Amino acid sequence: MTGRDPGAADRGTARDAPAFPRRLWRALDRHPPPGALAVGRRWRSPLRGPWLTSVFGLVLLIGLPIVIITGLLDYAAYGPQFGQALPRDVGWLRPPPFEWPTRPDWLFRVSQGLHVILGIVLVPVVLAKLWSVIPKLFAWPPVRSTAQLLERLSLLLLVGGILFQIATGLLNVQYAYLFGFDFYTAHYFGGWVFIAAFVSHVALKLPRMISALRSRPFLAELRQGPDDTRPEPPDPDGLVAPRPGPATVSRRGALTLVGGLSLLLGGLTVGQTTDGPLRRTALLMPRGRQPGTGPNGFPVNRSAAAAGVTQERTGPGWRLTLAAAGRTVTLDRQQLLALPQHTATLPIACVEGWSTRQTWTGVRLRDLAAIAGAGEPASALVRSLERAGLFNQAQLQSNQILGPDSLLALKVNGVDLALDHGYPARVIVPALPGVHCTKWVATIDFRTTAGG
Ligand SMILES: Nc1nc2c(c(=O)[nH]1)N[C@H]1C(S)=C(S)[C@@H](COP(=O)(O)O)O[C@H]1N2
Ligand SMILES: [Mo]
Repeated sequence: MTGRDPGAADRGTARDAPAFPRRLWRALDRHPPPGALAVGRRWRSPLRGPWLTSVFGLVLLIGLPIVIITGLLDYAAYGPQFGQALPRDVGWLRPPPFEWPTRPDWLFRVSQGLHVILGIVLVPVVLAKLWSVIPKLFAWPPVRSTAQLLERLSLLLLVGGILFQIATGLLNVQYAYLFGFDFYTAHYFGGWVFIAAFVSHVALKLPRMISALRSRPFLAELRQGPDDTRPEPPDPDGLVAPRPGPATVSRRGALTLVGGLSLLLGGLTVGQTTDGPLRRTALLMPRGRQPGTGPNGFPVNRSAAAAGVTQERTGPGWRLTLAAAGRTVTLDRQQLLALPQHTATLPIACVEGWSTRQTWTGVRLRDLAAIAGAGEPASALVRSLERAGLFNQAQLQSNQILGPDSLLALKVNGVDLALDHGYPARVIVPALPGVHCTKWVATIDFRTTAGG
């Protein structure tokens, strides 16, 4: 021990530890690489300390579980029981299966919107918290005990995990598919790595966070300007700079800056989930921003041209094929229009975070099931005219077929669907992820036995 660090005694090597690692830790302590200590001392902000770190920690402790839970809910909404949630193969990392409901119809809109918006809003808080502990990155020796080595490895997973989730999430929302790997696979397993690290970090640090928050009353701290901003007393974790410089900004100022950045990011994002002029303010959301024009004016996920769906395949020659129990029924668009029509105002919500509410008109899926001879379908496989593509088919649960507002939509806002929105017919089901609202429907296969 050198005594230059007030926390050293607290984290001293355990006396009963085996001689080998103990000698290694001591050797590391005695032989710092040239410059290591100087770099560590360069972080001199008097703001750093357990209190500020804990304030950011508390915000993340409230916010991140919401991001985690909504992320897992999104996975459940994709219908993992049909093997159509992505990634398909998750082994025992599968959340408990349950039937995704169709009520309230905004369920997926809210869970997906929260996941993306809150994920973005928390980025400045994550970065601020990393800033507040950055001297620890340069602490020498890097480890003092085997227990601490494990703790630092878990921090690597924590920090690496959250940065990875932020990076993959943002790239997906920005449509920058720079990955050499699949987004869903990366984000899903990255999520579990982060969850494990997050849970153990919280378990380890919660008592310290609470005592640090108690050490300075929040409102009293907010009254301090830069001139009365003093460093916190030296702490066992070594967050407080050993020789702090003068304050150029108060803790209130630092919190305002971080909070302001979060609000700004939120402000540039929320527009993607609102209809009307506010949508144009979603500057961070390339697709969610397009307001479009006319009655069909809302974002298009995949255009007909991109999907290889041509005007002639959707023209008068188009037929819908319904199948059930080996029997098929074929209908053209005139025949569909002659069936009882139902109108419902329902959202489409994309996994990328944007959503919109529109008024759809078409034939109830349960009426089509009855026509096909499957009154009580257990599931339905909907296939698109689109030949290739990850999203050219979707399987629906029985509640998603039988709901009174579950439609094969032919019109939106009183006019025919635009080709890009799925003309001649598309699926719209309350609370169903946008990705399963299949466009340019060609066949619907009703199954009467579960899992079929
Ligand atoms: N055939 C087909 N249907 C599809 C898709 C697709 O790529 N192919 N994309 C889905 C996705 S991801 C979304 S969010 C919605 C968007 O519908 P919209 O383009 O009409 O707004 O369509 C869904 N239907
Ligand atoms: Mo989507």
